[in-house]
Amino acid sequence: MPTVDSNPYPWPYNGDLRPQNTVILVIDMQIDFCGPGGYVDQMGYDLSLTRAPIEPIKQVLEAARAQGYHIMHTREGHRPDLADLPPNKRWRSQRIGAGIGDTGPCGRILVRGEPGWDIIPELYPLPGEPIIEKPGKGSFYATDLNLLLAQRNIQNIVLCGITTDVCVHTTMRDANDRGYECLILSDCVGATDHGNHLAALKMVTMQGGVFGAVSDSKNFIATITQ
Ligand code: C5J
Repeated sequence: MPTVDSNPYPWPYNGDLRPQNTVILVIDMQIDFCGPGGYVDQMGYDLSLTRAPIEPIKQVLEAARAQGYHIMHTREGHRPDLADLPPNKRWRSQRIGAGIGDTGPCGRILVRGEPGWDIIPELYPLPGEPIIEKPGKGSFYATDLNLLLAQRNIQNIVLCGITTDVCVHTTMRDANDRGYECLILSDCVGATDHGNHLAALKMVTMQGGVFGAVSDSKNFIATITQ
């Protein structure tokens, strides 16, 4: 299997790219992060930035599913009684008018089971694709993601989703520390600030690929479909 044309090195480092050892991890493509009336919209950020990755992710998923790659999804949210919501996280969100747990146009913000918390219809997981429920920014913290990856002998993680500089980056950094070989697809991620998106991508490429490598949907699809 050939490697993916990536920066700063052809990915994965060991040339071992197979559907069996590789997962496409789609992070937090929820209405609260990219839908009208959701958390990000309530904070006043430009939704076009967090919606930009929808179409490229769709194409990656279509190609990856056809080739038999593992697909997993994450969803950030809290218990309805907010027992897993740190008070400082709630306080910070309230002071900018989008209080986590408060009721907005899409129901209670970032609360499990509410309309805004769910994954957008365009990227809804297919039956059998695991959804990781996470209370924090990282996908490993207080979840069973590591267990699911280990059970499937997965070594490579392809990161898609939102936001580039927060949940995607936190997950990539943690995955890298755990020894996973990570690739972030630049057009399959988006942030609430375009400068932060670009900076987050650049950070990955420092020190010879300090957290892994950066490519895009075109390069990735071209590699896995040849
Ligand atoms: C944030 C996320 N930004 N999915 N969550 O709060 O990046």
